[in-house]
Amino acid sequence: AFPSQALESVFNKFPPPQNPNFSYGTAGFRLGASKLDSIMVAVASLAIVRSLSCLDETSTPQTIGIMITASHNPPQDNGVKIVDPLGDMLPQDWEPLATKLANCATFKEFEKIIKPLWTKYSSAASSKPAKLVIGRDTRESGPRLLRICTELFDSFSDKLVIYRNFEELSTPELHYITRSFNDVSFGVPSESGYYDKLSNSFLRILKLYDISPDVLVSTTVDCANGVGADKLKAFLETSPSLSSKFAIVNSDTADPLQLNVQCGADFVKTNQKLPNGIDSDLASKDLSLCASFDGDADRLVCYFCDKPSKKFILLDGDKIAILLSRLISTLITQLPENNLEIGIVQTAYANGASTSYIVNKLKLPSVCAKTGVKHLHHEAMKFDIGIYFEANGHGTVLFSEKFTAELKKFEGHSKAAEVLLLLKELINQTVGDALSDLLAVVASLAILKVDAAEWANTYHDLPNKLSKVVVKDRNLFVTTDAERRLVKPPIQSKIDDFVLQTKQGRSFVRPSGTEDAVRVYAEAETEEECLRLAEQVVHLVE
Ligand code: NG1
Ligand code: ZN
Repeated sequence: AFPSQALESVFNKFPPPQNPNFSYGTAGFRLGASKLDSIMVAVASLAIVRSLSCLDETSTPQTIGIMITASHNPPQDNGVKIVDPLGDMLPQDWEPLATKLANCATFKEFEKIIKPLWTKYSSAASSKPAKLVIGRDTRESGPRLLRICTELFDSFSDKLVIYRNFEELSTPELHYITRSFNDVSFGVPSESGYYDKLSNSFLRILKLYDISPDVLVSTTVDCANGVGADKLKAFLETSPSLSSKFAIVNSDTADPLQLNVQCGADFVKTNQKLPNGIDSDLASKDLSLCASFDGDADRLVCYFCDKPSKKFILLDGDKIAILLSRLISTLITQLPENNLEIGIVQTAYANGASTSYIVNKLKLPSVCAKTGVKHLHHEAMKFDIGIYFEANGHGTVLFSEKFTAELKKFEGHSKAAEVLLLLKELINQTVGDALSDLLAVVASLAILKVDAAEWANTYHDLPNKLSKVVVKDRNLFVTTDAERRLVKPPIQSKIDDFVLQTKQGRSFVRPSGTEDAVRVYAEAETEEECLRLAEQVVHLVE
């Protein structure tokens, strides 16, 4: 039966504000942590309904994940998102429902929406309980927000809801664990199961090439003073042979105000400079590499400083995608035979030089998707091996069922097939994962025998600039063609004119999905021309 009374009492304990106007965006709900209480009730309730609606072959509800995080946002923010049974994001057609529930001002309105769905799905599930897992990053507000969810679940009998509270998790861990609860072949649904899967596949790949962990590049990892620090430490404790190869900096999770401050993947990518805690001497040491995770450890960027000049050199999501593509395409050519299709998915923010390299040098299909990993993920699934990365370092490689079936045929007599199958274990199949991506990068460098400098030289980024323009109403900006062109307001032809006057020029305008602003991207052959183009287009938008 629908637990009307229990739900009402928790709803009223965390009442919504006067005129709620929340929206479930690219990354779920994300805002100042103090405003999230009522949203937690809405999300936890919707997660229950989502679980009841996702039945396995025995008509039993599948496990749904709830992740409380605001990624690279400042410490005072937080957020929450729902993760589907296979570790992917809540389907887009459920997002408006999340938005509607969060914007109910009274329990009456709330019940009117949720009760019919709950009743319908619960009866299809023969009243079996919903199943949930929940986790949070290290933000100060995390435990309080998480307890709102568990308070709601605890107010129902366990005939209605069964849940597992993991407390502190990275975003990719929560995705992995959610999937593992529903798909035993994926892994053991625990943190140690996740670490074992990563270290086993990583060490087995090295072993196939007789690479001892001692000769790997030494990596300094800036963990953004976030959850990635605790998790990387725990991972290295379970893999002692790797612990001397990874040094952790920015690991202060005890002081929540340090999260993402002057450090982390977003800081490094946006400012194109070293984070606190890594100086240019450290960053220019031989046989070494630097890396930054973001606040919930789903993004990775790498970098180093050129030795004589101490110049900062970024290896962003585009460079990571290309490094992994190089390894994977090399392995594919070593197979006895195959008809597997590899593709690379980027967004409009990918540097034009990287896209040219994919098309002209790697000769791989390149697809441009809308911003937001769910869009890239979706496009990548269309390939047998789909490599997707946002320039900011969020991405992964998806290997299809056809891939597995084809490669299983060669097992035992093709090293390349064995390595490819292990890469499927190493690289998180559900979502971007800084730790898993970093291990894949380190393995790729060792196997391809390239160092950071050579990796950086694969191609040279065109000068580019990303600007943020605060406008009256960003919803007036409507885009098409994977956000590369504006439909409204009518300024696209003027942008086109400016672009035509610029050597290797490219520029586009789109409303942000996570901030109240419009973003302007510009790219050109020279720094000077790039800045001019950026200024011209910003001026059109203002
Ligand atoms: P918006 O605010 O829609 O540009 C930003 C990032 C995305 C993605 C999302 C989710 C840029 C230009 N945009 O989106 O790539 O990561 O946040 O966190 O980096
Ligand atoms: Zn993140």
